[in-house]
Amino acid sequence: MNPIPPNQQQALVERLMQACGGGYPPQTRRKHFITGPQWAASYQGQALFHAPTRTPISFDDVIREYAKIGIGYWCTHDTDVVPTEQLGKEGQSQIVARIQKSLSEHGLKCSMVTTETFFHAVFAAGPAAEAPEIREYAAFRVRNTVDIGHELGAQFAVYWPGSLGYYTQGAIDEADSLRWYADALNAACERDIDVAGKKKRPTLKHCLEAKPFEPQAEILLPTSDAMLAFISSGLLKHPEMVGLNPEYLHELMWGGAPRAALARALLAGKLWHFDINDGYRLKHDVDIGVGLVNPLDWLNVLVLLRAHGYNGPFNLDFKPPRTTSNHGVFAVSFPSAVDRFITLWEIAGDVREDPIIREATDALRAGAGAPPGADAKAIHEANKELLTLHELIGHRLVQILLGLHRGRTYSA
Ligand code: GLT
Ligand code: MN
Ligand code: MN
Repeated sequence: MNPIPPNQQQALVERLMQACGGGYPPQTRRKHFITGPQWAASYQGQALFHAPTRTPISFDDVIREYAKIGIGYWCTHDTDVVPTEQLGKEGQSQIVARIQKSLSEHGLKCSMVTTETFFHAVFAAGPAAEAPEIREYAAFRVRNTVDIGHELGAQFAVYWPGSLGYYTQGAIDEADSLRWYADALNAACERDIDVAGKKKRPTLKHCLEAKPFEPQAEILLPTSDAMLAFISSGLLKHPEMVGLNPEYLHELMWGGAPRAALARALLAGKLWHFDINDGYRLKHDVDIGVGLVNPLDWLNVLVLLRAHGYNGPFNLDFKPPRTTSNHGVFAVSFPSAVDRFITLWEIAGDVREDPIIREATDALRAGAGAPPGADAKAIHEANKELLTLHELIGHRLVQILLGLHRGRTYSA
């Protein structure tokens, strides 16, 4: 193949993307509660060992491009859009007004706001550090984010505690730190009750997000389960206002099964928001686009969520790879992530309707009808042929994922 000069590369990417097919029109994409973060689209590819590969883009660019793609909702950290020194000041009001204008011009809604309590040097020892003034500042930040959320019409606030943890063991008292972290959430909920009352709006849903490693060496709330325990620890003044924002990859990172973590959150009535992405077990937070690594697991996650009527946001919390250009972020990264999600969502619907899976599942649930009081051996004997259906269901799920249930075979 001949070299492709720079001025022909975007056209090539677009032609091949077109040739991939399998895309949905924006109006179909908008039917889903898919949310696009400001930070994901504006991520420049920088990380611990990496210089940026992309140039900065503004919230106007992100909102406009999300609108074109058909991503109906936008979300942000406070400092993704407001410089730290302007927080809570006049400059913030002006920026928030410009965001409102941009959202309404492009027909998007703000679904969620979140507070950055991990990047700025003030949070070097975390948002619940020993010094009272750091904690007071953290409380100001989360209260201020609640204000921004109500201004922008958000329904959700997310908290990734980030640096709640330590590098040097023994330097902090974990129990005190957790109490202090609860104080910040209490401050946010109390401000929310106040502002919501004044604005005659519902209070926000406050959603905790766990990540097992990064950016501290040890993390105090590393999993969604730890957060469930924290919510019901008695430290929160309004536990009913606080739920979870699990991230698919963050559960996988510690070696857990995301589907089981989601099931535990569902049973607790706390699955309110969901960060969707992909990656690898027991590795760092690679934030790859949904379905690129574990499509079968993702299919099963969505079958579970459909079965239990999850109707919260699906937040595209992935990072376009460093190898993707500014143009590629909106030409390939976001539309392809949305379309893989929708396809997997639809396939999950097929799974739930599939007569073979349905009959097999019903049969397993009916059991063999062994008489009451039968001993262990007799119960197993009675059921053992039925139990083969587990593997058959697994086979059928792969068939449905690959389209083989529609009669597609390969000539050998
Ligand atoms: C950061 C983190 C994400 C969180 C964001 C919300 S910040 O990018 O890695 O998983 O969802 O604070
Ligand atoms: Mn996340
Ligand atoms: Mn992540």
